[in-house]
Amino acid sequence: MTDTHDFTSLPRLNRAEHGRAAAPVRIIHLGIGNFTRAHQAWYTEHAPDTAQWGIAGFTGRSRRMVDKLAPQDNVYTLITSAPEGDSFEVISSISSMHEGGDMAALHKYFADPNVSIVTSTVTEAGYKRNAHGDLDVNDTDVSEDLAKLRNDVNVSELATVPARIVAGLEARRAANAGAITILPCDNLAGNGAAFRRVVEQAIEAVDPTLLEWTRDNVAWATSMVDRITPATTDAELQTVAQDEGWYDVAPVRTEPFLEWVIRGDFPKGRPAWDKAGAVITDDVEPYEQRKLWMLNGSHSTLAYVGPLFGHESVAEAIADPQLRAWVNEWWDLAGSYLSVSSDDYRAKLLERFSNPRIHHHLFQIATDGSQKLPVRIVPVAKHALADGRDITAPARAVAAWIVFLRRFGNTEAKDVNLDEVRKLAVNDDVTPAVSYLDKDLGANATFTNKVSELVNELSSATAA
Ligand code: CS2
Repeated sequence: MTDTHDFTSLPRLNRAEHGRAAAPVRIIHLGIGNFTRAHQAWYTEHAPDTAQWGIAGFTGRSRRMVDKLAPQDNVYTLITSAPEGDSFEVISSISSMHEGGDMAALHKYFADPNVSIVTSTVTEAGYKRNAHGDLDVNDTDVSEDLAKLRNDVNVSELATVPARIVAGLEARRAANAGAITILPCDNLAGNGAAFRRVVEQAIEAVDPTLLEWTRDNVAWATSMVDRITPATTDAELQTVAQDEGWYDVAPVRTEPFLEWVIRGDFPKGRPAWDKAGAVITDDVEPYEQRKLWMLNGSHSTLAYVGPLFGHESVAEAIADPQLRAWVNEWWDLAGSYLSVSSDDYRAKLLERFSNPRIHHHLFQIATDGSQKLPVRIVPVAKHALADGRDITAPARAVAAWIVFLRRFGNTEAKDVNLDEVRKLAVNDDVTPAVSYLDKDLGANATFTNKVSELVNELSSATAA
């Protein structure tokens, strides 16, 4: 056992001693964070041909992860936490790390014919979609990026993901580097089609001739991803120091469960992810929907309700009988609209949420509710309204989001559109906030009345 107070003096984790040699980069990943480091990087690590498939990770905006991983040659410790204990392994599949806006690196990899796949975890907000699912050209970052690209496709600074991909594809075409697969790994049903739509609209706005090239050279894949992976705290650094005897500034803790269901063509190959347990199928939608509604929908419900009742983590919130009953009510309704069975899935979710070694902060999940609720909760609400069924469960999630914003809007709440939604949420009339999530729901009095009733109920039940 190492003294927990001086773990920084231990030898630094490094590739030469603790990991594998870096594989040649053949995958570009946009938006690298803890999730990808526990998920795609794990599948790549465990594919039998891992020595041929390195990942170039691009962060969202900040350099933080680049700087943390550089002194340890981009390897890190993955802590897999089962209720009965932790296990540790070093993941070596990230070969290089770059700041999200490093266009020189992005051009270089896109122009490399050996690079075959682009994956993304850029969050719902990163797609820059408007309410109709089109590229939001009214977003200042989007319009500025498009103007820059129209002026010079080799521009060195771009803020948005669709624009960065346009620049990358221009570089690939110029280098005659051939086909490439774009495989989104974000929590959106039909993420392939959604991503394709915004990227193609950006291409059209910049250079329609590129659109023809992409039709022949870009394969759009789609996927459902799943592994609960909280943010890293000092506790993980300490656990790794104690168990492994090295200093790792960027370990990741995750649960034993993981799932990846992929549909798509890979004209230039892919790692044998299937040999590591990924499912390659033509039928990904039912799994995407089940995961998004059952797991992410209940996560979001807990994320807004939980803090109102003083809970910090998912495990604490799901142990509260009242909150668990509300989650079950949501699962009953959402599950009834799935084309695949959800009984075993629910039982497994309860186990996963209750894992006492995974401290998944509700505030982390609560981030970006303005983007998450429309894909996780709204579709189920619409189905239920159309069928004249009880809409309490989805209305509760929306009501909790409103009360949450009222209570934490000036403190812990985070959202890409925080200023706007905070203002809407404090309005006595809930309609503008509901309309922000979905115009039709905002115009439906049955729904807004229910939300209003539940806002009052939750506010008085949890009054400070
Ligand atoms: C969570 C997800 O933060 C969130 O919004 O609901 O990150 C969730 O943990 C993953 O999708 C699990 O696969």
